[in-house]
Amino acid sequence: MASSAAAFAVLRGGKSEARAGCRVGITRKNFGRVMMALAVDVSRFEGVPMAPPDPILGVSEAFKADKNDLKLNLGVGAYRTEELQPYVLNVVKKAETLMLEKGENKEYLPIEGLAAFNKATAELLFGADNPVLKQGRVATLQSLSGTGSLRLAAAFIQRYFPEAKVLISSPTWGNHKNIFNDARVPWSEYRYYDPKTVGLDFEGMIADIQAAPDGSFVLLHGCAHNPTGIDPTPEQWEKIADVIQEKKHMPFFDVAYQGFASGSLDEDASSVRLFVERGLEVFVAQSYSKNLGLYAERIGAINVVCSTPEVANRVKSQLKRLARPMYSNPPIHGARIVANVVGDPTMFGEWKQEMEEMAGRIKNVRQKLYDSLSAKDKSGKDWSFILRQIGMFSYTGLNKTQSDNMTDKWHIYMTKDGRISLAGLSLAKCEYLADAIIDSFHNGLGTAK
Ligand code: PLA
Repeated sequence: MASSAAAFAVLRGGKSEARAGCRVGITRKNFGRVMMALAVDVSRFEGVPMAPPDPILGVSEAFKADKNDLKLNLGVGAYRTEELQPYVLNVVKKAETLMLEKGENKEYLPIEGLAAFNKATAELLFGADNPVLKQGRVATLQSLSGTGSLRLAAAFIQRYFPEAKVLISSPTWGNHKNIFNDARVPWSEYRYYDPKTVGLDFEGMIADIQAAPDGSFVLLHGCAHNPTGIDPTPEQWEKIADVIQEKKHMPFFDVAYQGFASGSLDEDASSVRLFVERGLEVFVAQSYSKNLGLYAERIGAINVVCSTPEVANRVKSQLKRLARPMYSNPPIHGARIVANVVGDPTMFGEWKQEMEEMAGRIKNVRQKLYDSLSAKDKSGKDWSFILRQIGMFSYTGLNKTQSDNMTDKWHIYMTKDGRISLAGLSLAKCEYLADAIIDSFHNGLGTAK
């Protein structure tokens, strides 16, 4: 703004007949050297290059442009019905009806968000009886879904831990790197996925967390690791906690799928609760995009478990200070939905049932895909890794060329790391998908992993 105002001032001081605010038609002749940058028909944005499409959300754009009837969008992790239609949970519709009846207003929320939401979300995550809540040791701020909550925490890390780096799993959700890059927080990767076993490289993970400088932040997926679908076992979580504790690292959980991995809200929060039980200070970002299907409502939270209530108050005050100039205060609609659903025992029960149904449908297509692959593929390849993965996704092991073959030849849209969203798959499409995977795996030009 400042620089364009300055250029404008020079313009007006020129000796031409140029009108205020009109930059078209200004010639070099009239304005000399100063006006070169404002030459005829040259945009002030010449230096802005085209950004590449987003590796996940860009897939949906490409899908929309495809006119083939066979097309299938397994890119973004968004739940679809068996008819492949988006799904609004009944319990969400019920909460919205109630909200309309109450005639609630649209005034600004406080910077920290809706109090009833913050209470409900922390209870859901840590368990209502958790002593950390009773002791007031958790700073909870409603923020802009999982992404916004992660971004706010990243800004906090950048401001108060400028020397620290964040360790992220290899691979991880693509946007994690963008979030820390944009917040200017240095990061490095720890080993996670082992292509040989199509499982967890637990030794590598522990070694890398051990080797990181003391006091690093360790980003962990609370459940249903994205993109691999591979989670540590409860015993492995204990060992991860041991190393993090030893190294005085700060655990930083991203919980985007609570209830979606196992169908149980408590089971999916058990990794986070284990760290909290040990008395550690912990960051947790939460999202309601998937488990309540509130994708576009942008509802989630950042929670920071602190050693004392006094520390929690200070941390919260600084999170608010960071949020205010970024987006001022969060949206109210989704917050009310969550607060109503979680706060009402009947609706809470109905939600759990619908979540189990969603998680169940994904498990069914996972099984059917495995059955179809095993029946159709005569090469003897073992596809059972698909059954060992958990959550919305399957990490197929297809490389970029093979993934391109899936899209170019079979009209199946997926991310180029070989991830497919099973939440976008129907039982009816499993056989077609199996044919496409088998063809891409064996004939897809790339080197099969
Ligand atoms: N964290 C993880 C691990 C995620 O997978 C996602 C969403 C988020 C946070 C953020 O979700 P939110 O901001 O909507 O709350 N990942 C999706 C969508 C489902 C995306 O890329 O934005 C995915 O397809 O990977």
